[in-house]
Amino acid sequence: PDLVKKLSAKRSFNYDESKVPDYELPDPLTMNDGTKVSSAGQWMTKRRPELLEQFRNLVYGRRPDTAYQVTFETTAEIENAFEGLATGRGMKAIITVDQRTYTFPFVVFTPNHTTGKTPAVVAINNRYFIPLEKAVSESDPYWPVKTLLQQGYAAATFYTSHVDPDNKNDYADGIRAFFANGNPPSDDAWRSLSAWGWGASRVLDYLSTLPSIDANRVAVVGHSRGGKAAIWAAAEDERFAIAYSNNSGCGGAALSRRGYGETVKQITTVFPHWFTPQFASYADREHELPIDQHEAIALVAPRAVYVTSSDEDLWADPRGEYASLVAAAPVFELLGKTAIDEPTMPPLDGQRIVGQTGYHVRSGGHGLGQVDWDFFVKFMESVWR
Ligand code: GTR
Repeated sequence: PDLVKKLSAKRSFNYDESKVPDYELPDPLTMNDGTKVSSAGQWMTKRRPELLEQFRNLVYGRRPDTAYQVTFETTAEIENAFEGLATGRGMKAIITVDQRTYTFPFVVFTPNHTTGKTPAVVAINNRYFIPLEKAVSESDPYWPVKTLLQQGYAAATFYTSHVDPDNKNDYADGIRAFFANGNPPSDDAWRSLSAWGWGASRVLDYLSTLPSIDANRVAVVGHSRGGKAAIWAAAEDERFAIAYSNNSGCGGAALSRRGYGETVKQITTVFPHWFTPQFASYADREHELPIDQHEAIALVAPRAVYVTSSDEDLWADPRGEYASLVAAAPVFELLGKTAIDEPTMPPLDGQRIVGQTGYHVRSGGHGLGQVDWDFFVKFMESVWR
């Protein structure tokens, strides 16, 4: 309660549950023309593409359809990282359109001693770039590569700003401007969150070339703005088997209609490069959005989704993150899967896994730590068991 008071005083945003407006969520299983979706086939061939288009038009933007080539170059290698546990590689993705190239670095660790193919985790890092040497010499709670390797997972990461600068003024330096040949983005063109997800897909392209990796078991992971990008990455790229969205809040897992904590108005004002101008136009009229974020989660179905909240991270609206995951359940169920459909949140620091979806709310603030990773590894084990 003190925290709520403090936050509410600091910013003129709603942190009072009793002030959350009554809202009705759009039904993911009703087509735009009002027809009910009644079969898995109908979802996959009609409703899912329709929703995907709506999210492109209204929220994250449309990726370019320009043909490109992607190649990879190894820039550094450590064969016996972590006392021989893994091979680490500094990599460069080279994107070519006509004669022009765009490059971004990423880092990959593959376990040295495993039998069979290894599942992998691609982390969208929105904090900083972790070069190969640093990944080996310094442990990072946001990307606990050694622990992941010990548990039998390959791990890869890249820095968001290397794909598309996380700064509204630096469009010209990113992959979006590269594809647009320097022209400004059209209203429906992809924005940064989509570009970061696209970057994760290029890392997956590379992982798919490695015989030691099981390309059918690759998770995309992100925290906060990276967690928003992770959901969309998996919506756009069906090769991702799991999306892990940590403390992703507004424009990520959280329902826009609740208007709790960060709002459409706030986020599109401070981070105009993340979303299309159409999304910004729904500021203060979220109830008119034809979609809401539960449907972004549903776009990942029947693949798996894991969502987290932190009890002090009210800016990200923990209840809205959980409610959104639950509201996606009917789609998983239509597709013959199970998913969390219990409306009451699990106890603090407890985990809930039902089939293809999982959730925990951790005590503490906005962040990603070993506790979250431990829960997430349990989820991966449960999904891939
Ligand atoms: C905040 C932003 C959130 C979240 C966060 C983060 O400033 O309002 O939507 O993305 O940054 O990425 O840590």
